[in-house]
Amino acid sequence: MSLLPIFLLLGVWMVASVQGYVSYDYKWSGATKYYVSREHEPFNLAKMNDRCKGLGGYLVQIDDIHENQVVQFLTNSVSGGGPFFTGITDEESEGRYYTYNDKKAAKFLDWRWFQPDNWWDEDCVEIGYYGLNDAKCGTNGRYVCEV
Ligand SMILES: [Ca+2]
Ligand SMILES: [Ca+2]
Repeated sequence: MSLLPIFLLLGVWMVASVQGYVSYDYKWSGATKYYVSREHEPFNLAKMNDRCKGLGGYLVQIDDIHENQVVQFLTNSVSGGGPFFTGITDEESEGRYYTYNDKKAAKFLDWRWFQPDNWWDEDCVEIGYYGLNDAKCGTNGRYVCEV
């Protein structure tokens, strides 16, 4: 069951303008803010995580099904298309997914059908409408920060 219509009814979304990003204040629990970068550029975990740090956060970590839906909704809402990279990776040990910023095991992995496939060595993870996909780091795309 999708909770998105409920989010919308409650008006928990607020879109604001930040240079280079589309930002969302998420008021459901605590004070979490998400930033979706506007430009498509080669994705690099260290570089993009540093940029997220500049915003006071880190590359997005998907903690549970709820946050998964939130981030899917955000990335599907912005114009311009993806892919949208997360802070999830298995670059240190193939098949062992962790969050780049804190190096902890990824908590929630809602993979797209037939993913992850590590096709030609894919170690970065992007989120889309049908779930997560491992993609090649360095692929042209956008990224999501959480604060
Ligand atoms: Ca991999
Ligand atoms: Ca893949």
